[in-house]
Amino acid sequence: MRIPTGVAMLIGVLGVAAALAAGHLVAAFIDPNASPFLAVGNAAIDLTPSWLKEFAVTSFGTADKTVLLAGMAVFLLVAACVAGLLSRRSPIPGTVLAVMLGGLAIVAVFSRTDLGQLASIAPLASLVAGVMTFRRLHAAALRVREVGGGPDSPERRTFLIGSAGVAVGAGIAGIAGQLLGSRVDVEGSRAAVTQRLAKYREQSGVAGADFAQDGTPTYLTPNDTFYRIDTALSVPRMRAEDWSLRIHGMVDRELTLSFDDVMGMDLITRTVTMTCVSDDVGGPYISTAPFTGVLLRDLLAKVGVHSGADQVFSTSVDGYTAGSPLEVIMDKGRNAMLAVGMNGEALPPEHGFPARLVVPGLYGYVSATKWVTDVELTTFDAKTQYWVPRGYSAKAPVKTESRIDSPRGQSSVPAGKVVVAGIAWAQTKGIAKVELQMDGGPWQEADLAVQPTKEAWRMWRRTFDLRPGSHTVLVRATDSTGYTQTMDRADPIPDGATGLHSVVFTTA
Ligand SMILES: Nc1nc2c(c(=O)[nH]1)N[C@H]1C(S)=C(S)[C@@H](COP(=O)(O)O)O[C@H]1N2
Ligand SMILES: [Mo]
Repeated sequence: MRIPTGVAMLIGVLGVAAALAAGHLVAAFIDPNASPFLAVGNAAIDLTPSWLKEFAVTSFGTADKTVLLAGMAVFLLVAACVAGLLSRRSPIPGTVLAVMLGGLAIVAVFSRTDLGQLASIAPLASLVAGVMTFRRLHAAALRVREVGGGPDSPERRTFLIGSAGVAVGAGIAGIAGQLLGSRVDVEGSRAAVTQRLAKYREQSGVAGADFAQDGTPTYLTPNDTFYRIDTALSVPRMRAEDWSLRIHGMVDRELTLSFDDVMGMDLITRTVTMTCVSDDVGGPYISTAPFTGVLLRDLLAKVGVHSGADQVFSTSVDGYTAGSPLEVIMDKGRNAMLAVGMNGEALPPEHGFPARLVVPGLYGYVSATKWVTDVELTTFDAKTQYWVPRGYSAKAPVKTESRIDSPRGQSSVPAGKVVVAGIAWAQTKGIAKVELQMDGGPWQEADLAVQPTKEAWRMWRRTFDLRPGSHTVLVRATDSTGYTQTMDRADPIPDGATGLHSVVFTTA
């Protein structure tokens, strides 16, 4: 007796659907990240070699997560069909495959440092639901064949009702899990924090700081267009009321702060340009916002840091870690902070609500932990942050760089007066000079916009008189230490890209 191929594949797919839905529902009660699909996706991300991650970021940008999830969905669909087809006689091959997939999810959940032991109940529920659904539908389908059941036979009806029941049940369980998992009222909590930050809202002291009319970004990046980099697949949902920060390790007095404790301290607002180490020459992963928060050096003064410590090691609620040099955090010349506000509002959930770190002059991966809940004073010898085993440097100051924003590469603009404009950055040092080279000619200085703070980028522009044809323009920046950015091309790995940005465009 063999089950028809279409029915066999349907049974496989329904088994997988039941498994995913059951795990998703159970996870909603424990931790949304314990949901097997998410857990396996997150584990895959953590296991991704950095060259592949760079490739994904370069090819798909922030859509890399969607690509991963879609890839996993296709894989599961194929696996489900294969499991069904292998099991046209006996349910054993499909059962074995289901147990293997369930086991994978259990291992994935166990590998997450942010999930407790209890979390493995979710993939376990998936395994049980998947295997049971598969075997029951399989038995029902075999039965139809055994009795040679016609279109109206009770056996066939049993199978059809069972299949439909699984499809509907999985749908309901999945949706219920989704609703339950997002029941934490983050938006309400955020709105309250935004209100409390009202008195710290900075007046726009940024006149003359951009050349947006000539094609540069605006000096301040709005929250919804601020670049975004997360390792995790889902944005942690945490209310300010439920947040706390533990500062411990090589300190005299361990300290745990509530959100109210932070709001009761002296808050400052500083405009900072954040840069991602994955930003290739000319890339988009750089943005600027006024951040409101408390100085980290004020917090560290409260705990009494031991003299041997050299690393400030931060951990987020989703298990991400970053470590910054203690001397950078303590540097009076810059404002490393625990931030609670961004652009005059509470942090958006995607950017770390309720609290994150912001350290001017360091790439985000070594400093800017979002949803931060733990800060440990330690040494670089003792603890290694997330990206270091993946090929990145433990220390990564931002490199002096520049980018041409206008004209766009491959674009065509009217001949005659052409404004070339863009950004340059050397956080904490400041930009002193930007030069352009048009069509291999001499280097010529650009006009610089106002630079309200050395912790942020600086905009520039220069007008050229161009005849119709093809043109190539190159940019290079010099920071206030006198360092001019190098022409040598370097990849983002291990500590940030170098090289000059060039743009080819035509005038007509
Ligand atoms: N919890 C957590 N914090 C994180 C990251 C992350 O993946 N998870 N990415 C880091 C990196 S690589 C960068 S560049 C910045 C980006 O911050 P943004 O998404 O607010 O722009 O956050 C840093 N903080
Ligand atoms: Mo980054």
